Amino acid sequence: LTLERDLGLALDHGELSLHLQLQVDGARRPSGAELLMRWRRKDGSSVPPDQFIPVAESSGLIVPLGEWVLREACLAWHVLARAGHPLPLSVNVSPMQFRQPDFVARVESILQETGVPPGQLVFEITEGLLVDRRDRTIERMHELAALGIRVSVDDFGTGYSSLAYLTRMPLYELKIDKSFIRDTPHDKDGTAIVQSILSMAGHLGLRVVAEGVETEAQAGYLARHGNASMQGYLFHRPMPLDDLLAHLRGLP
Ligand code: G
Ligand code: G
Ligand code: G
Ligand code: MN
Ligand code: NA
Repeated sequence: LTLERDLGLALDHGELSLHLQLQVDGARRPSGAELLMRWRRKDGSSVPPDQFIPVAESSGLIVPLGEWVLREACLAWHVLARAGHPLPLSVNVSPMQFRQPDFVARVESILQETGVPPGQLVFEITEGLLVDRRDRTIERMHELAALGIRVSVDDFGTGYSSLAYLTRMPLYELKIDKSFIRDTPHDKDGTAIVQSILSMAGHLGLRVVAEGVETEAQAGYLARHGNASMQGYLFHRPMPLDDLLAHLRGLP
């Protein structure tokens, strides 16, 4: 409850910020970036998102926070574009936020306000949305697609959704969950799952991002078995926008 109260004040008190993490293609050129929320209290201590995102979701605070994230993403897009890096940006969208009756209208107004090309935004949703109230989810995806926004399935492979939906929804991308990448290529079962996702996504024309790429062995495996983009500590840790700009300047 203290956490909930503090989180409610954190945005106004300037304690929340966003870190960015690049996605790179097989040639290791940046192909996008994900925005990840960070909470640093006034006393200097950090609250990990694994702790405060669930509180934000159960309290409903995720709705205004999510809107803040989207607006910040649009501002960051312009900063990156001006620096010569018009990269598609991915934002995490919680189920509660996605299901707000006025969600699409709010998104549309933020796009108009900020002038970001809608095709430069990717909304990461979780498989839960594909399980419950699926008709509504599909309808909403079509509304987003009509705006030009892309939808990605985050943590793909960890939920309980059926594969049938993949052909029934206007999806753009699958993000292979980092638990499978962690087991690749040394563990036979984890690797089989990664390979299957790469193959299936290829046949369905879906873009793939492998999450949590930490080793050259993982990156090498991915490069040899499809054309996934990669995101992970092997390339860099999530960092503030200014640091990312410096990082981009340092790339060949
Ligand atoms: O950033 P990682 O560092 O620890 O994030 C942990 C979890 O918090 C991930 O599941 C991630 O999707 C989630 N998360 C991070 N930032 C956001 C955000 O802006 N919105 C939502 N809904 N979830 C986020
Ligand atoms: O389309 P799908 O196979 O997901 O539908 C499964 C069941 O869930 C059906 O009974 C359908 O009517 C119901 N359902 C689908 N979307 C919604 C929704 O948005 N709200 C509710 N309450 N039920 C839904
Ligand atoms: O939204 P999502 O659940 O996909 O959040 C991605 C999470 O993965 C964030 O918590 C981010 O900080 C974390 N992450 C990014 N790269 C790596 C990595 O290489 N290894 C691990 N273990 N976590 C990572
Ligand atoms: Mn994500
Ligand atoms: Na994920």
